[in-house]
Order: sequence, then structure tokens, then C-alpha cells
Amino acid sequence: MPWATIHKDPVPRTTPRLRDYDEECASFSWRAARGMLQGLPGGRGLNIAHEAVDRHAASGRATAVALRCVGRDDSVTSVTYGELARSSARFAHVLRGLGIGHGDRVVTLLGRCPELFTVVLGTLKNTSVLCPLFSAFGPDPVFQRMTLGDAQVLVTTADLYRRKVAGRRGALAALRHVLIVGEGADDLPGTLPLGALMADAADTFTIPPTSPHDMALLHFTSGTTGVPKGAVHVHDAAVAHYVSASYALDLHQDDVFWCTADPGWVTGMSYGIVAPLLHGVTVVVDEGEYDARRWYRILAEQRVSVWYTAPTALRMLMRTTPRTGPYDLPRSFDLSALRFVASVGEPLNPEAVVWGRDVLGLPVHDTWWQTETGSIMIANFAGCDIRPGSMGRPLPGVEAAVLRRGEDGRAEVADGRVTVLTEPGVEGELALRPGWPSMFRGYLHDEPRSAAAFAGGWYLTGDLVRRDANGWYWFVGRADDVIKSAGHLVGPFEVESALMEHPAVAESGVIGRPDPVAGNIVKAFVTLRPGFEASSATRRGLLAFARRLLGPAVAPREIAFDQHLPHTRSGKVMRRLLRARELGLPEGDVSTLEDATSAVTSTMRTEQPA
Ligand code: 6R9
Repeated sequence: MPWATIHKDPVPRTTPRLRDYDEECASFSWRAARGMLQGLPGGRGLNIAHEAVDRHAASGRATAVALRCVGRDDSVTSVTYGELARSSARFAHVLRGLGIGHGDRVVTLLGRCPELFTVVLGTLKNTSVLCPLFSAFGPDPVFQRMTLGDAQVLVTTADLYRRKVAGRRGALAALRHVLIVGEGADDLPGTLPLGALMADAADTFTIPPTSPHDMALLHFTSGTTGVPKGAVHVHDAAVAHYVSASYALDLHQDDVFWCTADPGWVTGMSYGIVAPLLHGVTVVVDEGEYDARRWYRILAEQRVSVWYTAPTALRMLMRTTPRTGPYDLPRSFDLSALRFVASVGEPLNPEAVVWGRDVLGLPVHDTWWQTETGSIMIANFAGCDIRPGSMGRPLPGVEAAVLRRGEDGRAEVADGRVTVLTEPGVEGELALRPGWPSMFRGYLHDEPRSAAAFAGGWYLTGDLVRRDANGWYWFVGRADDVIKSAGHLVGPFEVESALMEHPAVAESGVIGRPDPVAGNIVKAFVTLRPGFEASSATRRGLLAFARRLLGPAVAPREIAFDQHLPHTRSGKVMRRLLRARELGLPEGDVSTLEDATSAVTSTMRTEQPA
């Protein structure tokens, strides 16, 4: 039974940015959209930091509040656009003084703090490249990404440095400087105190000429196999950040905007930092962790008007306020400032859309995009009806298609050509026509995987979808083995590799096991080496080992022992089959199994977690 359409608000409080979908699609052009940004003075190009801070600071909005940072202790610090322009100028000078210039990579390993904004924008002003890492990553993912990204500068805290980087500093060949935010640099050899460097730097900086095609951001993402992929983004992406925040988040300059994503992931960078600052709004930054009461309090006290969050977070809130039970918690807060709610990162179940309408008074608008697309591609819009469960329709300027799948589950490519499915309701791989400004420009140092992402004139997303007769897109699943857990993209290969570092592990296969709140949890099937016992103690040891190496966002939550992992004839663990068995689903085509009969009849010794 499909969920009833939620009709658009007949009397919206704020006139939506997108009022007539068809008309806007027909008249839109990226060339015209570029005109919404200013460009560097004197025709010297396009730089994200100029558009995000300097132009506001220079046009009478220097005293407007750019950031409202809520500390872990609930203290609130405000930073104006003028202050942010000056602090980012100082950081650009700091980099320059250290000999860091155009194209050099600056990596952040920081929580959600005001300094992060200074570092991001200062790096962009200096035309260096910013690469954010998630502070909850363990030492392995941090080391790997810093190596692959040729990190020249790391900005972090003393604690994170000590726990995640110091032990392998010597192996980070390109790393020249480690800058410490806050206290503690004095006790750490080979680091510099950021505060002291900033204090000595000038607070005005002339941004050098910047080509829209200069690399600006490097975002690591995961594939099915191999090391993480560094998606390269350029300054021109700002055009798409601006446009998408306008269409899909309905941002207006007087909004107070809160994006709950961590800036170590693409959502937290594109919509936690860049897009809202381009629009000159006030950005709420919460240094603390998720807590239902805290979140409602922030929405209420900060008078948040536009809120961008994730399905996992909404499901956690729904748990504390079941639809069938009392709505006491949210109703004890004044959420009257809130006027638009959207989510991203994983499928948004229709119950969550409707829960938003009932409890917050506003339905949740699903949006779809990826690290590679850089900005929102498909969305439910403020001025349009919502079909609960659908990701919505492509943004004006975005051309999407559904491609016929081949045997491997991905889009079928024959002689470099693909087949676009025009019939509604048919499942296929979602593809996008290259040309939008925030499209990634390839994976760093990885030409083969960059090339494999495109075929027949389309970018292949790796997601399976259906399009209905009215042009709305419905998410079906991933065409590959990557796992979305609590909105974070986890590469199974990265987890398998970490487990292999443990002396007890002969082999492993990692899958996502569906979970009602997190979407999926990471589950590992492990074959033990001779002499190790499939016991609770071994399992606990492995779980702790993986958590120490990978960090809590990536490490498996469950481990099962299996001495007979299914393999393809070429010797690869068949994750698809592990998943089918775990879920009790049909095993599908097992013709590539190394020994089909033995695999089908083999019994898995799967123990439940202790
Ligand atoms: C922004 C971000 C991208 C993958 C994407 C898809 C999944 C994102 C979704 C969604 C269903 C949505 N995804 N939005 N699935 N409905 N509205 O999340 O980037 O971390 O690169 O992940 O997330 O599978 O391909 P990223």
C-alpha cells in the first residue's frame, strides 16, 4: 500500500525558492547560475572562500553572524562573517609562512569546532587543497588517507594526534607540518601551536588568482574493493553548492541553518560549511554528540529554521517519541522557528517523513547525492508535493537516467555504450549526465577507477533505482558491496584488511546487516587460522582489535566465525552470498562459486554475539 502524497503547503511561511518545477527545469542553465556568484575582484577567477566569506564581509554584512557554535558544555560562541574573513586570512598567511602553496594538501582531523571553519576557508584562500577526515576514524583509516592524499599539513588536536597519528608519523613521507589546535603542542615533538602562529599573522589576505578548475577539496570515499578513493573537487563546485542549497534546502539569507553531519564527511563539508556560508546564513555548529533532548534544545534555543539531518538520526528521535505514544519530548520545546526539514545519506523510510509532519509539524524532504556528485542531485522540494519513500526528482540542471543492468549487477556496457531504460518502474543503475559544476574530477592518482565511473556519456552512481511514470526516483539498493551504516559509507575491503592484520584471522568477508535504526551494521565473517578457537573470547578480542585500528564508525559490530567462506572460482569471498544467507534470501546466481555444491550444502557455524 503506497503512502499518501503529502501536498505542498498552500500558504508557506516563506516563498519557496523553487515554485514551478517544470518551468525552473526548462529555464535553468549553469552558465546563468554562475552569475549568482561574484568571482574574484578584477576577473581573477573563482574561489570558494571569497564567495563564502569575503564577499559578505565586504558588502555590509561583516557583523552578520556566520557561526553559532554550541560547545559540549552548552556555551554558545558566535563568529561573524567579518571575524571569519579575518581569521581565515590569518590562516592563509600561516600556511604561506610555512611554505605551503597552490595545490598542497592540508588535512583536518578535528571535531566540529570554530577553528575548523577558519582552517577550511584559509586553506581555500591560499589555493591549497583541503581534505577533511572524520575524527572518529581509527589510526588505520587516518594513515591510509593521509598517505593516499599526500598530506603536507595536518591540523588536529593534541589528543587526536597522540592517539591516531604520532605512532606512524615517520611513515608519512609527505607530511611537513602538524598544527595543533588548542593546548598541548609544547609537549608534542614535531608539532606547532596553531594559536601562536595565528596571533602573529596579518588579518587581511589577497586571494591569488584561482581557476574555477583548480582543485579545492579532496574527499575520501569507499569502493567495493581496494583502498579508499580520493574524489577531487574544484572551486567551480561552489556554483552547484549555491544552487542546490537554494532549490533543495530552500535557503534564504535570514535563515538559521543546522546541518548535523560531521564535516569529516562530504555532507558536513558541502552543506555544513560551504553552501550555507555561500548563502550568508547563520550556521549552527554543535560540538557535542547526538542526544535527543540536546538536539531538540538546540533546534529551539538557536531558533533553527532549516534543518538538514540523516535518516538514522530521525529514527533515533522517533524511538524516543514513538508515533503511537505521547509526543511530550518534542512538544516541550518551542520549535516554532523551524520551517524546512531535509535528510540525506540513506533511504528515508516513509514513516520518518510522516513522523516529521506529525511531530515537528513539517514533513521530512529526502535528498539524494554522493561524495562524487559533490552536491544534491535529486530531491523533494519545498514548493512541491512529497511522495513519502521517494528520493524526489532531479534538480534543475541535473539530467538523470536509469540504465539497464548487466550480469554483474552494474549498468551493462557494450562497446562503450549503455542502455537507457525509458519505461517507468524498471529497476536499473542510476546515472547522471556529466556537466554539473560539483562533479568530481576523478579519483586522485587512480585513473583506472576514475575511468570506470563513466560509460556511454554518463556517470554511473552504483545505486539501483526505479523511476515512476511521473519522473520521481525510488531508491532500491546499492549495486555494489559498500555499506551505509548510520549514514557513513564503509568499504568492506578496508574492514577485511584490518581484520587480516590480526594473527587469528585467515580470511574474512564483510557485509552490511540491515538494522532498524542504523540502516545497516557492519558484520564480519571470519575464518580462523589453525590453533585459534571460535570462542566468545576470540570474538571479543577481534572486535576490540578492529575498533582500535578502524575506530567506532568503521569497525564491525558483529563477528561470526565461518571456516567455509564461499568463494568465486577466482578466489574472492562472495559477500553477496554471505549477505543472502544472513538474511535468509534466495542465493541467486551461484554459478561462479568455486564449488557450487559444497557451498550450498556447507553449514555455517555462526555464533550469536556474546
Ligand atoms: C551524501 C552522501 C553516497 C551513497 C549513495 C547512496 C546513499 C545517499 C540517499 C542514499 C538512499 C538517499 N544515499 N542519499 N540512499 N536515499 N536519499 O551520503 O554521500 O557518503 O558518498 O554516500 O549514500 O547509496 O550512493 P556518500
